[in-house]
Amino acid sequence: MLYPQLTKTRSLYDLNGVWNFKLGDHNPHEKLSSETVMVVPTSFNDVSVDKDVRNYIGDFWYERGVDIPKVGTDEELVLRFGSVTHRAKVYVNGEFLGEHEGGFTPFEIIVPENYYQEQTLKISVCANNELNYTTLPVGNYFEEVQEDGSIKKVVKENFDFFNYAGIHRPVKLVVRPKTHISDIVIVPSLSEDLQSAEVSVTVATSAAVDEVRVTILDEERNVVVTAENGRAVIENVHLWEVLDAYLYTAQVELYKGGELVDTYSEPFGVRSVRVADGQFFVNEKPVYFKGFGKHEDTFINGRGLNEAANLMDLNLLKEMGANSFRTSHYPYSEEMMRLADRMGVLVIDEVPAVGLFQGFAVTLGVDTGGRSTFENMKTKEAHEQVIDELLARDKNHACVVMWVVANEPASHEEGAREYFEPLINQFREKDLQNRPVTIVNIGTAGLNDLTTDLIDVICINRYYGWYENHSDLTRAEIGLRKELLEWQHKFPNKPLMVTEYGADTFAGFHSMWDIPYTETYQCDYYAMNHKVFDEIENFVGEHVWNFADFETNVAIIRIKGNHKGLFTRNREPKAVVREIQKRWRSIPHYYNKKRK
Ligand code: BDP
Repeated sequence: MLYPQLTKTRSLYDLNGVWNFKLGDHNPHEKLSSETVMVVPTSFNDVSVDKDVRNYIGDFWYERGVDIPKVGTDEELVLRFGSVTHRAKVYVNGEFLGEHEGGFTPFEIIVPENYYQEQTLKISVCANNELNYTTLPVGNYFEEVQEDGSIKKVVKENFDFFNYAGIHRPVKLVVRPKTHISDIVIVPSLSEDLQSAEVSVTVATSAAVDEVRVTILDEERNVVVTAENGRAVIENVHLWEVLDAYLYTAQVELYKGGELVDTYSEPFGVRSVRVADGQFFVNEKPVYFKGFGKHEDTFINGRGLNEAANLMDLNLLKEMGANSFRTSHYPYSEEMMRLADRMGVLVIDEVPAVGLFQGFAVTLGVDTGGRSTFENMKTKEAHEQVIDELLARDKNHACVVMWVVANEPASHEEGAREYFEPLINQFREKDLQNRPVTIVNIGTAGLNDLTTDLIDVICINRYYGWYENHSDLTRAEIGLRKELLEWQHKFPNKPLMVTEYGADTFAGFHSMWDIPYTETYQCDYYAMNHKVFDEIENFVGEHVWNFADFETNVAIIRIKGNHKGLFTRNREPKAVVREIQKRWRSIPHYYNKKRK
């Protein structure tokens, strides 16, 4: 799906700002009172400043009016949502126009022509934040009978982050030609000597046209080459490199009867990605991933788009000598993906498949009726949908170098292989850039994982010295070394990386001893892990957990959130930042451990 863009043939109007807001029921034929309002985009939870609102589960409504811009007879009006978490029904002047399931991908609603002559549009969105065993992420859903007999809906997250909800990303009103560019697929193929690239640009249109013209522009917007039959060769190609990005633009124009009917400019980078011989190659050079598992999580905004925080985070990432992050545990905003493209940051792109584990530790105590994960959970349909929608949205991004099918599923339980094999294949068949595919492994599954031979890179989340051997780094070191060597021995040709390792830490706590939660312990914990990582040949990267402290639901092991951040939630560095900065600055981005 194309990102909304202002061009010669398309107008764009911003619908962000203050909307009327209400929890519960509303008849969209009536006007929603302006007594309570909500800002778009943001999570509603924290800004409401009310405990019951913060924890509310169910339907909630947003409504606003907008004057209709001029829409020509050959044009159409589209409402475009960056994301509504976790589902949305959209009404215009009281009439239902369409809906979308899934909280992290964009969708469009076409406003029918009979509205174009009206003065104003009343846009009503019925959002809903329920999660259950058919949704991604997976939630444990209950209905609690209150003392007065009323029913309260409750979701206990089957994952370790707060279930923030709302219109999380920008809302736009788009006027575009009825005959328009509906999709652009860009696949660059580098020559063996990396000097030139053949770029295939496939354009989908909403209706037949006489001519599709594709021109490749450089960063100064000079014409590099014009494509013929959707193919263009770029000589002396300027590669997109790690932290040294270069972006070309594919300028697409549609012509009908000699007239320009639509135009759109899609930025793209030229780089190759390949996995072989226990290494991860970008532009045929072995890369070492240094970086973070993250969250979209800031004070006030919750999971709502915060572009300043995004830029600051990537600046901090660069400052530390890192080069990558994982979109744990859901697709991040389109704005973040574009920023990563621009800044040359590698992204491991994850669908919201988290919680596919019946006995997940943070939610222990939930009665699962004795059934195993894959008997109990019916997420197949949602999973296929999120993979298709992520591919549709992110396929052209140079920054995306690997897809994640799921984070920490019960990949050792019966049924896991049957469940995951078709989903892995879905990525393989539909991604024309053939990026590697992975499933992030949980310690409980370990080497009993039934899917490892199906994936390209072994990605494991490990907490030796935290959940395992808590406060005993000597034993933790032995356990970690043993396990990493086992993986390497069992899968000698697969690259191995740790996608999570970390220790909860309170800024300001120090200790003379190995006392968990202190900054001292966090430093020692990471030093131990790094010592072991450096001994493993096939080891291609380390993503600490987490970039910053983040909000979770309440739990005995969560003290106002998860504190494994290297930075506090407010982006203040903990002591370990300097240590890891020293290490990462000394490891080149392109680094072949085998030939070091
Ligand atoms: C893993 C999860 C991550 C958690 C982390 C932790 O992948 O979402 O936040 O561990 O416990 O289970 O801190």
